[in-house]
Amino acid sequence: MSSFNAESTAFRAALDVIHAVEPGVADAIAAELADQRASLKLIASENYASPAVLLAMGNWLSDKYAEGTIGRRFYAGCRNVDTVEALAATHARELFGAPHAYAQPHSGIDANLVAYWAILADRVEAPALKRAQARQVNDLTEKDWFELRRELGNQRMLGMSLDAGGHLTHGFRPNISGKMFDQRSYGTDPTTGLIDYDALRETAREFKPLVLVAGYSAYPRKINFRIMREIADAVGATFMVDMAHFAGLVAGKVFTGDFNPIPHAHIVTTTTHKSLRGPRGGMVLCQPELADQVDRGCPMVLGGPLPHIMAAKAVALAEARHPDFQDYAQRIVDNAQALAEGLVRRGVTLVTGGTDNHLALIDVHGFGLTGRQAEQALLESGIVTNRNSIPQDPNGAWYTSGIRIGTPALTTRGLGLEQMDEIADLIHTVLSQTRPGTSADGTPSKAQYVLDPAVSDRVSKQATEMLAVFPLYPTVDLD
Ligand code: DSN
Repeated sequence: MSSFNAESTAFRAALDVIHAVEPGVADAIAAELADQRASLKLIASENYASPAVLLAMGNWLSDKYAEGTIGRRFYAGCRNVDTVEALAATHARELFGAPHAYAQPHSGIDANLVAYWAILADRVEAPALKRAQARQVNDLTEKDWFELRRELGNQRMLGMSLDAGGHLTHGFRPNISGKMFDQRSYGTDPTTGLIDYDALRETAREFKPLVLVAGYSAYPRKINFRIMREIADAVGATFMVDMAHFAGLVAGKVFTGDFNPIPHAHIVTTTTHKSLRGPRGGMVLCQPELADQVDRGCPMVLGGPLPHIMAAKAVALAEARHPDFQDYAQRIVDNAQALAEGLVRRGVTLVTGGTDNHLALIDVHGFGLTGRQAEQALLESGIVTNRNSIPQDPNGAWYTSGIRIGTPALTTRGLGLEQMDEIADLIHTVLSQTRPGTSADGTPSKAQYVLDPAVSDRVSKQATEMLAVFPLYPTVDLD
């Protein structure tokens, strides 16, 4: 069927222009849309950005260098970059009720790096400069400089452990934060799977971190940020929240009061592409006292800003300010809870027994599977998820014992409570019919699995039929 609405016309024209130069790229872009349309996307950190967000990224703003910040650039000719960065920052401030917003980080990792440097600069570098009576790092003597570097490299961070759902950038060694900071983790209660705030308070008292980090990529519950701020204050720590996963739930006013990090944290970081449904990128929100340091993110730790991405952030944040977004955010959580309840009703074990955010974590032990086997069996059946560690995971971070599922993307697509129950049934069918396989030498494998193709075909077909009722990008027709 041919359609001549503006969105179809725009994407078709863009693909024609790209095709004339490198058909392989145009074909891959079109194939990606087809793949996304065909799959049941349950990856908790993914979403579908609107056509306006996608189109805002492909244009001449990409050609501009703009190191520095709004009105204070190291390059001439940045007035249009200033406009889009100011729009992104204003929308972010007003949407989240934050005193300051910095829209330049290219990703969540970058946003966290900006925040860590801002905290170190505020808490360690500035007092050291004062002690040395130097106004700037360049004025330090060799001895002062040596001592400052030693002090900067010896700071403590307390963050959530990886197997409890924390993130690599919260002080773990595969990320630079694990090399910058002496890190200790807090976990979850082994019985309930919930954060034990009393145990955390004790750890904080003993460890005395400079930075307390809250936030997660696989914890299926709300966090009480008021309590965490009290814990941080009691030990003189700066309280940072990484809300990358749940920024959409904060923007959509589902997480309010004690569960909204903005009024409680000194500094908040996020990505813009998960539940917030914008372009791939990051952002930092902070209290006024950290604003100057945060604004030094580029060139301190970031490469040149990506003006076309900041333009798309501004578009996405404008969308999130619309009252419809609150309804969307609530439906994300309603869907996650319906999916979790459907799984539990069918006998599936979930970490913490359920969810109160956008994600749930399935413990696949009961099925005799590793996370990797379960992930691949589900994928073969048309259900896209990702394997994830669970608390005290015996299978380590590669094979894992968990499957993380999330509802932001399918909620954007329009699926609701009825479909969530059907999806719970499909997931249960696949997991209960999959058996662990063996390696080529006949030994038990943590990766191979056995699933009757008739089962995966049936589930896949049912998923396709369900998705056909909820077309993805219904206004975009590339044929
Ligand atoms: N990669 C993101 C996620 O899937 O949660 C976090 O960095």
